[in-house]
Amino acid sequence: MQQRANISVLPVPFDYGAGRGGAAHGPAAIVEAGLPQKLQSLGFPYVLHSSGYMPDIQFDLRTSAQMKNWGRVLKMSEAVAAATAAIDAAGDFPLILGGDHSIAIGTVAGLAERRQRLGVLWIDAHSDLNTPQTTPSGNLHGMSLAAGLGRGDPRFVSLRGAAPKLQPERTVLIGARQLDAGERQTIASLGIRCFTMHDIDRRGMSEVMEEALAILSGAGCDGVHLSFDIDSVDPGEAPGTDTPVRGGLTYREAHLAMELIHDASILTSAELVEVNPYLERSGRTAQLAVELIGSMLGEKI
Ligand code: Z70
Ligand code: MN
Ligand code: MN
Ligand code: MN
Repeated sequence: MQQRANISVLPVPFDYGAGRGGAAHGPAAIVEAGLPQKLQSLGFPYVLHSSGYMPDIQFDLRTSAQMKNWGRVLKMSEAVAAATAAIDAAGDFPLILGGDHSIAIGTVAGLAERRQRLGVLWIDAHSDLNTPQTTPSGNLHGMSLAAGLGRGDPRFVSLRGAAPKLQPERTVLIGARQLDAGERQTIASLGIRCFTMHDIDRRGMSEVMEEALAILSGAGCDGVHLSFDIDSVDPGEAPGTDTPVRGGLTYREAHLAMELIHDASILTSAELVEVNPYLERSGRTAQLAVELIGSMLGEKI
């Protein structure tokens, strides 16, 4: 992103796309862990939106085995898409705080409104490429990237109009280590670039990020969105998340990735998701989120 851009922080207190509750309290935990102070100390003008834009979803009980709580996820996605599109249209940098990863159905739809060639960097232990046909859980946070790519239920895929929002050649995954069979098939058939933990082990984060960023820089993107799932980081550093998966990014690898993203100056928006403060007492996962956002914005020493 450009230095001194206005940062518009959008909290999405929502966790009905996940298998359990708690991630709805991620945004508050990240703010309490010092995000405003971090933005201020780095010299970024920012606004912290309230969650008043969120609709009342309490009584929407529409659900199915293959798409749990789909009524609530749909209402949230529409509101998040509208809010994200408005921030983007105003020329501010959208920084969205989740919430579970189903919120990306909304953020990507909102961003794609002005950006038909949106690149996405998806840093996650998972690929979130399931569809109602392949999901092992019915949890919509495992289907959000698929929806962006035009796969899944039409109500999600065509949110606010045209679909697909994303193209496989502008989609790059980093940190994957727990993929379902259907997701592997989708990655192979669409030719999505997926840098797994194996690639990071063998080649190092520096080289992997260099290649990932070069792919996006050379893909004719009219914007690049970072979707950072905190479960990409090893559970030793980020225990406060719904589905910790062993063998994740180290503290240093995660920061290096963020620093290299900053240095590439290609980001036009970002989200950080899946912080669940209910699953730990220490608050270290939310603190890590704040630090990683700092590195993404240029903090090095
Ligand atoms: C599995 C599913 C998942 C978290 C995404 C897991 C999905 N692939 N879990 N993010 N935290 O149920 O689709
Ligand atoms: Mn809750
Ligand atoms: Mn995810
Ligand atoms: Mn994940």
